[in-house]
This record gives sequence, structure tokens and C-alpha cells, in this order.
Amino acid sequence: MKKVLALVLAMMLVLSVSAAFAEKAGEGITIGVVYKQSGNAYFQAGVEGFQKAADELGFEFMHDGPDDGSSDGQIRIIENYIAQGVDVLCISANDPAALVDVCNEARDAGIKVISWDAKVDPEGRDLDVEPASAKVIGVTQLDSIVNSIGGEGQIAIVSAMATAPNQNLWISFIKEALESGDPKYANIELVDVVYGDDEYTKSFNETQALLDKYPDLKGIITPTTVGGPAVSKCIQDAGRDVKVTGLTLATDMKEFIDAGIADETFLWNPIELGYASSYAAVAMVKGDFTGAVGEKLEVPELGELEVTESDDGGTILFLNKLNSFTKDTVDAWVGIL
Ligand code: RAM
Repeated sequence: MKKVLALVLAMMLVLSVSAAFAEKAGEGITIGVVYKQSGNAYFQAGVEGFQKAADELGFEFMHDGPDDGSSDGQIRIIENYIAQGVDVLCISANDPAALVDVCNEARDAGIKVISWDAKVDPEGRDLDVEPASAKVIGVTQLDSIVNSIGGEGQIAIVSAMATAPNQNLWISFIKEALESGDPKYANIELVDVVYGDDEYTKSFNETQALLDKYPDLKGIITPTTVGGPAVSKCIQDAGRDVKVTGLTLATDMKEFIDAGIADETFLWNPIELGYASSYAAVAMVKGDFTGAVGEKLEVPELGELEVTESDDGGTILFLNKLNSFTKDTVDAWVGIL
């Protein structure tokens, strides 16, 4: 009996030692993560997703974004990553065209380029990873504000940077829906689109200017997590009866949802976006996945994601998950997003 026990223990030891030395899929791979700007909680959540995948897959990663949300700052970060010999870049672009040359410099050096959250133009990327279709994200926010203001009145948009590819695409689908002739939008007038540059103070001040300029304004869509609390606080301080919707972190918006300034806001899970992008990045470096239309990528917890053709002619991978935050649901997300 003792001998059997000793044998079992010895086998268990061998198994655990070999497990410890078993190579993880991402070992030896370095990912350079670039986001729109530093200090944005949305991207901090995205980085959590990269970290979670790094723990599972064993890759190394660096992450950075410019303080000022500029493309020049992003170009400098990318050049630094190229010099450091990363294997793959995951970039949320401040301007889709401005990064094409530096991304192609990276690709010439054998580095794969994935954009995540906000696209690099197709000429400069191997794949784009996005939370959901831009049309769904845009029209969901429009329908929400239309409901909140009772189907009629003036609305405005407080966006991020004027060059932001993701916000600009969502806004183009909002405008397309408004011009579609659909009777549910017949009494809705989009009076202005302004840019808070994903800075709290600028978003607040731009909202104040809108409130001053449009005394009959009924609703604001803010498709940026930085805009959500800034726009809502401005409306609250001004005591105006203007409703807000947009793409927000639940933690930032709880007080404004509870106060009735926003009935409903939305967001996917940025942790999952970083996590899925990591799995795509590792598979691409290993040559298991090229990002071509029809290819499938298995991501733990998220299942099998399929590459499709993007509106811009490049290729895209969607998570297809949009959460809604209301008085009833927001508490479950506070502290997570
Ligand atoms: C901000 C950024 C980001 C966008 C979210 C919704 O954090 O602009 O790119 O996806 O909002």
C-alpha cells in the first residue's frame, strides 16, 4: 500500500512539474498596446483584459497612450514599440488615416497590426476588433434618446476627438437613421455635433455652450465614456430638463441615472474587448490565424468569433455584446465597469 501511495505521489509530482514547464501559447510573444490617451478609465479596463489574457497565455505586454490624445503622440509610442521589437501592435486610433504610415513601417518589420476599439484604416492594419456593429451602436443610442424625450424635440451630440474613427462612424449611422424617412424620427432634429476631445473639462464646457445656444434642447447623445459624466454634471448644475444617453461606464453614470438625468446608457465590456484582442494577437503571431474573412477565433468565455468584412473594406471581428444601464441594472455593474 505504501509503495502504491509513493508511486502515486511521484506521478503527481512529475505531472505538476511538467505542467509548470508546459509552454503557454503566448510565451515569447510581446504585444504593444496603444490607446487613445492615458488616464481614461475605459482603457484601464481594456488593459485589465490584456492582463487577464497574459496570465492565461503567458505573453508580455506594454501599454501606453499619449497624455493629449493626439495622433503624433500615438506615432511616437508606436515607433518606440517598433524599436523595442514587439511582435504585434494593438492600437485604438485617434485618427484612422494618420497612423497608416507608421503601422506599415511596423508591418515591414514583421510586426502584426491589429486595431481594437477605434480603427486604423484598412491599408495599415491586419485586423480590427470591435465591440459590435457600428450601426447597432449608433442607432441604439438614437432610439434611446428618442424614447427618453418622448419622440420629439432637438437633440445634440457631444463626441470625443473630431478625428475619432469609432465615434465618427457611430455618428454617421445616427445621421443616416435620421435621414431615412422612418416616421419615428420625423419630429427629431439633430441641431449640433460638438467635440469634447475625451477631456472632462472640454466636454463640460462644450455642453454648457450647447445649453446656452439651444434653449429648447431636449436631449444629448454622448458616445464616449469621458463625455457621459461631464455632460450629465453640466446639465445637473444648470438645472435644465435635458436627457442624456450614450456610451458610458456604469460606475460614472450611476448617480446621474439615479437622478433621472439619463434613463439608460450603454456599453460593452472593455475588459472583454482587450481580452479578445489579445487572443487574436497571439493567434496571429503564431500563424494560426490571419484575420481573413470567414476565419474563426475561439476565445475562452466569449466563444467562437468569426471574421467578417468591415464597412471600410478591411476585416473585422465583433464581440456583439452591448449592455444597457438603467435604474434597475446599473448597480450590478458598478465597480466592474
Ligand atoms: C471613450 C473612448 C473609446 C470609446 C468609448 C466608448 O473611452 O473614446 O474609444 O470606445 O469612449
